[in-house]
This record gives sequence, C-alpha cells and structure tokens, in this order.
Amino acid sequence: MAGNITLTMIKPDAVQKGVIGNILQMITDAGFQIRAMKYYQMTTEQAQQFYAVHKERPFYNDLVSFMTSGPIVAAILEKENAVSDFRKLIGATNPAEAEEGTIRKKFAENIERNAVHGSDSDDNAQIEASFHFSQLERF
Ligand code: IDP
Ligand code: MG
Repeated sequence: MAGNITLTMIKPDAVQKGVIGNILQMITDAGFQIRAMKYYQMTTEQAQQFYAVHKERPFYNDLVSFMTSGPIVAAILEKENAVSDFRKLIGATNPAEAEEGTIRKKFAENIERNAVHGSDSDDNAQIEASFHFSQLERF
C-alpha cells in the first residue's frame, strides 16, 4: 500500500565486505517485511538513471562508478511508515554523523561508500521500487 513501502539497496561496499546477511538481519529485526529482492550488478546507464536527481552534483560520476563496481542487493521493504522508519534505521548519509546502532554507523566506510540506500519519500519509494522490480517480482 502507498506509504508503507521503501526501496533499499545494499551497496557494493557492503556486499564486498560480506555483510549482506548482517544487514538483512537488522532490517527484519526492525520489523520490515521483504516484498521483493534481487542480487545483480547495475549497468552504468541504470545507475545514471537511478541517481539522475544528483546529476549536477560534484560526486555524481564517482557515485555511478561506485554503484556499478560490483553487485548490489535491491529490495522492497514493507512496514508502517516505511520511508521514515528505514531512514532512522540506516542513519545519516555521512557515517561520521550516523547514530550508534544504525546500519551506516556499523557498516559504512565514508559518505560515498555508505553501505545502504533508502528512499527519501513515499513518491520516490514507488518510483524506485518500479525501477528495480516488475509487478510479477513483488510478493
Ligand atoms: P542518501 O543516500 O542518504 O539519501 P543522498 O544525498 O541522496 O543521500 O546521496 C545519494 C548517495 O550519494 C549517498 O548515499 C552517497 O552514496 C552519495 N553521496 C552523497 N553525498 C556525497 C558526497 O558529498 N560525496 C560523495 N558521495 C556522496
Ligand atoms: Mg537520497
């Protein structure tokens, strides 16, 4: 239902570190249900499109390179207040500013290689969910 989903990606840094399982455990322990999931490597075109809102930012090209440097885990998560509760669970974009106990505090390396993505609004959650998943891939 609208308002109850968010889109996450476990980013290439966290996948390479071997902490997919740890992060999924934190997500499910926090009460999120997994409605869709896939493990794949985005193409440059896909990453450019996903982050198009940031294309004027100085970090855009590096971000696209990073996000295509290895596979990711993309997932649709469902919970009441999914977007805001998930942003709380992942912590600040810059892990140096993230609160104790958040996913980014535990697993992020720096402001770019920050372990996980979380949608920033209900509208973007819908757009990002449709970016990664067809209706047939959702349960
Ligand atoms: P968010 O992921 O917390 O929503 P955004 O501002 O939407 O943060 O930025 C998207 C992604 O771009 C971040 O998660 C991070 O990987 C990268 N990023 C954001 N700001 C910077 C920066 O100042 N330098 C390098 N990378 C950045
Ligand atoms: Mg964002």
